[in-house]
Amino acid sequence: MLFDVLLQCKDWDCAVKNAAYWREHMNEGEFVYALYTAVIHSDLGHGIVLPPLYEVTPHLFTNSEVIQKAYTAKMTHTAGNFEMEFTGTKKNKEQRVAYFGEDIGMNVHHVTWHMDFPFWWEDKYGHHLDRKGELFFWVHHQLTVRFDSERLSNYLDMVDELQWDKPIEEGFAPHTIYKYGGEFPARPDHIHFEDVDGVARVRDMIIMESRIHDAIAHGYITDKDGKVINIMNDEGIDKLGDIIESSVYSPNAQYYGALHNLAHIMLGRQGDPHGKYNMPPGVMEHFETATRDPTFFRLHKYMDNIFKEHKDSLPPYTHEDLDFPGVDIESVGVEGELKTYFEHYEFDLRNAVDSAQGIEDVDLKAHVDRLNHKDFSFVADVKNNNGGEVLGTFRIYLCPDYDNNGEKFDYTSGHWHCIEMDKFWKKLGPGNNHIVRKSSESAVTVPDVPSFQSLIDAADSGSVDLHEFERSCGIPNRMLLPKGKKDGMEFSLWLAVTDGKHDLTHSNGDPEHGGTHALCGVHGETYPDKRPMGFPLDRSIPDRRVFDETTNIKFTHVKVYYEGHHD
Ligand SMILES: [Cu+2]
Repeated sequence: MLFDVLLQCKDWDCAVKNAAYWREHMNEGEFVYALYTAVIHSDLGHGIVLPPLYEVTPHLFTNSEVIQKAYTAKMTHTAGNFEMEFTGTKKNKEQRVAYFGEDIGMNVHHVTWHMDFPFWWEDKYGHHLDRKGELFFWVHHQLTVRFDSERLSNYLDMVDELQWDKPIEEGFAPHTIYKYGGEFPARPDHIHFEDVDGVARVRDMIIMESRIHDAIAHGYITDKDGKVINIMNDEGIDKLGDIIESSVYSPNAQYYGALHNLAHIMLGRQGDPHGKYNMPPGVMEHFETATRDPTFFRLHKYMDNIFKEHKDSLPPYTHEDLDFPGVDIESVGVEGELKTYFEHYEFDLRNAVDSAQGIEDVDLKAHVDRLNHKDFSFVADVKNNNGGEVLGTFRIYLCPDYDNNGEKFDYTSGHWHCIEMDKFWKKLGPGNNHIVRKSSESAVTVPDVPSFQSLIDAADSGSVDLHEFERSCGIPNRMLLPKGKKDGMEFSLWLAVTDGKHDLTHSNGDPEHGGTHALCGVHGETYPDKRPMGFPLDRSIPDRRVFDETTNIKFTHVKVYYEGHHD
């Protein structure tokens, strides 16, 4: 309702006054969700930089221990800076990768993506969300492959998929508390899925899943009027995303249901499936908190495997599909070393506690370790034999070389573990072109949003340029690289340069525009790249010679070194 109200405001005055009024009269969480989503989508919101969500609703980003200390500090009027530890103990091996699922920036990325592409979005709000279903696949696929590389960095096997008729391996004790409504419910290890009253039966989930497998096996989806929609093409993945999430864009929600959305609720309620204990919703039911639970990645591996089943059913790319005639990559590599470390980071907790007029605020902060990396650049030498200038689409991927047992991935199994590092367009003059692309420029990442306080200070000072922080959808740039290992973890760095004249959607305008278009598109516009997301590594590769003999695709071996903690 509030989103609708704000979106229909024609001028700033209407929007601000409504926001001010409803701020006092609505549930806080609903208010924040509606306001953030409206700012992203309303024309009035252009250029607004919103404060980082972890400083607006800290309850959903930090643990209950920290929150309790903040309450005490507020009551005793003593400033405090509290250490935020990752959930659990070393007895739980999942804790080794908790820094990823509990990273406050990664959580903001996940929330923001779902605000950029709400499942309830209708085109009557002003525009069509281009390739929303495919982006749903791609953004979650990238979350799972990134998580898998973090696991390999920490000597853990990659994630296994969730299955409805098998026990849920990992339990989870969230140590997270609602501002109103008590503790998030916990779930013990190895429980079997239970039907959830008022949500779905396990059987329903299995039926939904098998209808989707059927669609993939048939190569078509049946829409609500019984019409057949072919999915054996580049656009099939988009349709499949629409039915799996599902969103208002689903051509037949009645039949294919809402596998992903329901699965989140099913998992969130397994601690109290029949509502006997009046527990609030689980972490899996909020975009802010979902990735904390290790089953988030099991669930998304399961969804991902369905998408891969479809992609693997499409014919592999031929040399002609991949070729960019006249363009050869002579070399690809990095300048600077690929080094990661943990850094100390502080954020503001003042919004975690209530304030009252006449009572002075007290400084409340939390500090946490965050993954970061040293600056580096991707470099390449690309030869253009075409005689004239051409436009190249540069696609960069980082793919782990070995699984946790030291077994080397071949092309067939390895291509699905590749992390998208960057995608950009560059003009290539005749002859040799030396390309340098900084890690900070990556089209999959966003910089750190300035703190709430510094945004207030900047706004008060009156002269600021916050342009680069307009979007918070995207992997935090400091997490561009997986953690890697002390002695170096081996990856293949892939570069594919394809014909930008063919790939780029926007023929006018600046083809080299930055931003986080790879995972989040360009706001209100068509997705800039005409190729399927993940191209050219998104289809099966039964014969590696097709890649090896294509001179506009090349890879090299690199190592990612983990340096430990920096202060
Ligand atoms: Cu999600």
